Amino acid sequence: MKLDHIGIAVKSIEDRLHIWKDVLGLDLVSIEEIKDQKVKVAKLDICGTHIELLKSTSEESAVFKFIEKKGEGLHHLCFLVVDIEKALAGMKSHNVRLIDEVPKIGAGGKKIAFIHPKDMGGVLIELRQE
Ligand code: CMX
Repeated sequence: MKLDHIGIAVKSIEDRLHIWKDVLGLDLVSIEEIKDQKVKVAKLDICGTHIELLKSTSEESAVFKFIEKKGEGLHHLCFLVVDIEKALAGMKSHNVRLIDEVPKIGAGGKKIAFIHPKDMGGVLIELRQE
């Protein structure tokens, strides 16, 4: 398992890019909309791992609700796994609540699934199949 990206909830990608691109000097890789997750994502490279700035595109988005409640900041960690079904079954055997019992298709056509933050010490985890 390895770290794929760190998701940061932001109110405005344009405003926050200044911190990550200009202040920290990271390279912007892409900006894309993920309709299924109701977010616009700016991806910045940090030695092969990514920082993803997440901006909601709808008030129904998980990111919109998160910012309303907690404000901007760390939203989730995403780990790359070889076999996502096997990883989910392994986590379930530890009585960890899966938000997605069955993987969904995320950015780049890859299988993804989220694990509930309440069973992960307050950290939302995303698994993504390599
Ligand atoms: N990190 C840590 N805790 C979080 C959280 C997050 N990102 N999002 C919600 N929570 C906490 C809330 O603070 C709340 O805690 P309390 O009960 O102590 O107040 C609890 O989880 C329940 O949260 P809620 O506000 O009632 O929100 P919901 O239950 O409606 O949804 C969650 C929470 C995690 C199930 C939902 O956000 C979800 O399904 N997330 C997965 C999808 C997602 O986040 N997509 C956006 C990113 C997409 C991408 O990167 O591609």
